[in-house]
Amino acid sequence: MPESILSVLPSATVARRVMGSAPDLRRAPLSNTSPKTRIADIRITPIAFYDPPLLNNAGCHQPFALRSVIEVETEGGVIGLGESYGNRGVIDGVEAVATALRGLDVTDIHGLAARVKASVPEQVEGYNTGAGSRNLRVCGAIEVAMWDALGKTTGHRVCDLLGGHVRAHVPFSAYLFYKFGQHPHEGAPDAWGEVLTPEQLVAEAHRFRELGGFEAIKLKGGILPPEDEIAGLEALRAAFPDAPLRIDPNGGWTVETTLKLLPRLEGLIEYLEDPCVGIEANAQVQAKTHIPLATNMYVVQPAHVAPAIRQHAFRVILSDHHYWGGLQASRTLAATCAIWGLGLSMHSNSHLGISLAAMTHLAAATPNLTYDCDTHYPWQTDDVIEGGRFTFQGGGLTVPEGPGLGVTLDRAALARLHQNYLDCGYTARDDETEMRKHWTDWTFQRPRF
Ligand code: GKR
Ligand code: MG
Repeated sequence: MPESILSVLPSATVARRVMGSAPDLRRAPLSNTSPKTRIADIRITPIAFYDPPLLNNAGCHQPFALRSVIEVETEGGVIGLGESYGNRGVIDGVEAVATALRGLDVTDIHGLAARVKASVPEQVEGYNTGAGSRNLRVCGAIEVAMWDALGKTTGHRVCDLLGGHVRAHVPFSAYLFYKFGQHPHEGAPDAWGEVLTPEQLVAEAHRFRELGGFEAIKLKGGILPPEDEIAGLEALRAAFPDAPLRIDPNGGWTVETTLKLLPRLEGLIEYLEDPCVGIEANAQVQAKTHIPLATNMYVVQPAHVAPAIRQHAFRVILSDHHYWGGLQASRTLAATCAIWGLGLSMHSNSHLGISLAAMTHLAAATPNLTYDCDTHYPWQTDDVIEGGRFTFQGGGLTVPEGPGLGVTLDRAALARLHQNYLDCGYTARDDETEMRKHWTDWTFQRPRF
């Protein structure tokens, strides 16, 4: 990126002055509303679904992953759907603002942000996604359901409301994890089996290829010694000579370790995701390599963009509407990346079909989202949508047909997964405790190597 462009980036002082003159949206009157699209009610239902014992720098996935399903019902009787995190912070936040949103039009995204700001105490949230904003997560959860309600009312798909699709088929990457064969309480290995060696990794990748023809391959790293993980990447390269490869140690490597590994990674991977902790450490690595560094941990809200650009820390940002504040906010991030010449990819966490539909619509309508998107969806076996689970073909997913997100809620499945939530007793993800059930003396360390 030319230095002359970077030098015009406003300093923090200037940025504060500009923000100080922004309108106080909390006092703004309601926008023009229509009885058809006015919000009558908002509900959030926490759910839990089976998750395999996947490994990452923070530990091991628990047997159940938590999510929530958000319903925005209009006075016109239409129900818009959203899916988000299932931890208390987001659930409490959505519940705290629900009443204040009654009467708001589903088109009023600014009104949503203002009411969330006024009703929900801000707190830092994020699991493997750095210091995120709870308010942005609450906005993201509700905003998607507002778009869905608007689409279902007007007969438009969400991607059309977002400016029209630029691709009808959205490519996703095969998201490989090292994993244990089974959870401690299970009698037999799951269908994927244990994956801890390069051979097992290649078998996992073949399975992904068979499942949906995925082209790009992402390896979740930061667990085994880095040399072993790179041996895994090299085995993948030998088995899939043309596949774009990526590795994501989630801040598990020091700068020193990463610099030593660079010669083996050059020419092997399309990008290196969050090797080190923080903007500064990653910038030290980016300064020493042509491999683009990518992040979903250290640029996770608007305030992080300027410092990251100033320090040339990353060349690719992974967007995620769940924590950036929704689809509209993700489009702003996409525009920022386009303006500053940064690449754009998409991050995921364990999720079900409502999130997948939203991710697909957003990706379909985002011209500069040119990297294959992440998704955990193939690791899941359940869903809350009618008609069964989505199937990937040709390395991706065709944008769902039908108005809004193109999905409807299977209420029996929602009730079943809500019961799972009540039964499992989790209120937040805890990979570290889970990991110690497998490797008893394991402790969380970031960086680890
Ligand atoms: O599911 O274990 C996981 C991932 O490590 C997840 O928590 C990350 O947020 O997939 C994510 C990533 O790209 O960092
Ligand atoms: Mg990542």
